[in-house]
Amino acid sequence: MTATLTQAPGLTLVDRAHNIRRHALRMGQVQGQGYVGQALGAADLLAVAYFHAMDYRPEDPEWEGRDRFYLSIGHYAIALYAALIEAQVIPLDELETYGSDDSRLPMSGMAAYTPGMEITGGSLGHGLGIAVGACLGLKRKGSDSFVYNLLSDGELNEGSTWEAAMSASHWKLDNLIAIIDVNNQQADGYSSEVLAFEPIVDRWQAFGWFTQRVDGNDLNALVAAFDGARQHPGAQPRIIICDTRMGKGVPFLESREKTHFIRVDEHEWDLALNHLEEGKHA
Ligand SMILES: Cc1ncc(C[n+]2csc(CCOP(=O)(O)OP(=O)(O)O)c2C)c(N)n1
Ligand SMILES: [Mg+2]
Repeated sequence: MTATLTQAPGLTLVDRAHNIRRHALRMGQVQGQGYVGQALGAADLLAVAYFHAMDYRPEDPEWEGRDRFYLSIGHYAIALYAALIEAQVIPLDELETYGSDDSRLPMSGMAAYTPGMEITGGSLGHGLGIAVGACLGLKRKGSDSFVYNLLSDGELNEGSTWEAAMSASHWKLDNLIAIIDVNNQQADGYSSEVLAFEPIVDRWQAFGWFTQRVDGNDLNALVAAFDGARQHPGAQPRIIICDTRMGKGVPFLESREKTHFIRVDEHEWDLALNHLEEGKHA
């Protein structure tokens, strides 16, 4: 159970995911651009991580007993900021500073700047290795905290990801929960065409991981998968492969061919926020 659930008991996971999307769009609007499609796609898995699965203290982000959330993909920072704002780790009005000089919310995630940003993740393919080291350290200390690592399908192109995957099962890291955002997009095109990643479930199973694959925009499926990952009795690392839709919740962004980095016209930000509201009440 998380501290935040008790702080705002009236809010459902649907509300949380919606608010995360709203915060991300607002930050995009502040800069006129950003990795907003990723934030909209990953909002549901972030809602379940921060408002169902993880244990943490918003007022004390470095509390030793916390579950850790490691973001490998520095360009997804906007998504994590939105979740941290919703979790009250970062004050809501700070989103107005997103991407500006001296802001604690730079466009790429950096641990030194932002409360709740545990690692610096711009160079792809390093998060899982860092998580393996942290899991080993936590085990040595006798901690029962989990380390969650959100990685992208583009990070499956990195050899270091697979080296980390091998060592995690070698060390029987049952305190490691990886989450892959499979949106089938990356900077150079469709992930499946840049470097085919299927059969993704078989591959992770072959590397010794307890593997689940879910619709990453289905909150109920995500809750079951996060519960399954934490409760799995095997002495092995766990992974949740989440198929998501970039731009989820804003139809004109969902239907864009290229959504890796989004620039939209001034008036379209309000349009996007309106579409989001309409979708919630539909
Ligand atoms: C080691 C490394 N190589 C290349 C890049 C440049 N780069 C930044 S984002 C990105 C795409 C990665 O794929 P993914 O995270 O799946 O993209 P998205 O789903 O956000 O479109 C690339 C290649 C990088 N940041 N680090
Ligand atoms: Mg991707």
